[in-house]
Amino acid sequence: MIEKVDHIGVAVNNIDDALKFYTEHLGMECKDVEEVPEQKVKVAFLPVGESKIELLEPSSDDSPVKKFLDKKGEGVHHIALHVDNIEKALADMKEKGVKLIDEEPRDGAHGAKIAFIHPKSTGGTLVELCQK
Ligand code: CMX
Repeated sequence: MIEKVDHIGVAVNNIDDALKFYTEHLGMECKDVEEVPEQKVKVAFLPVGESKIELLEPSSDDSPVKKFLDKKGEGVHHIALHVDNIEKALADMKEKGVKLIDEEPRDGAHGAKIAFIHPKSTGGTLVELCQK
């Protein structure tokens, strides 16, 4: 069911400032910057092998990522796992009593279908399932 870590989401105040560390000091490349209006975030992707680091900047004051930054500061926001069938993965987890934030997939970056699992059921980490 889980195929790989698709990406690790890192909340930042400003993508351009945060990119300096990854590009100048780690030599990574930013492949793409995209607005995800539905979730009020701007995202930048830095590929690492089969996975990516996803920098998340709030695109408005009422963005959930702004809420996270105000509460916890910059840092790891979520882990995204790639699944081959997101609808089935969600239905299986629902049946097992896992608390889901999204019972149905919604649109993520890069045209992916994504869904979040409630941190109460994961031991505190926000976990995203995604399917491309
Ligand atoms: N880490 C740990 N806990 C988190 C969390 C995080 N990053 N974000 C939210 N939570 C907790 C909240 O504290 C809350 O806990 P309680 O129920 O105990 O109060 C719970 O999860 C639900 O959070 P909420 O904000 O009340 O619920 P919403 O349904 O309004 O939003 C969520 C949930 C995760 C979708 C939203 O907070 C969020 O982070 N949205 C942005 C998603 C994002 O990163 N999108 C990127 C899209 C690009 C892509 O990856 O494709």
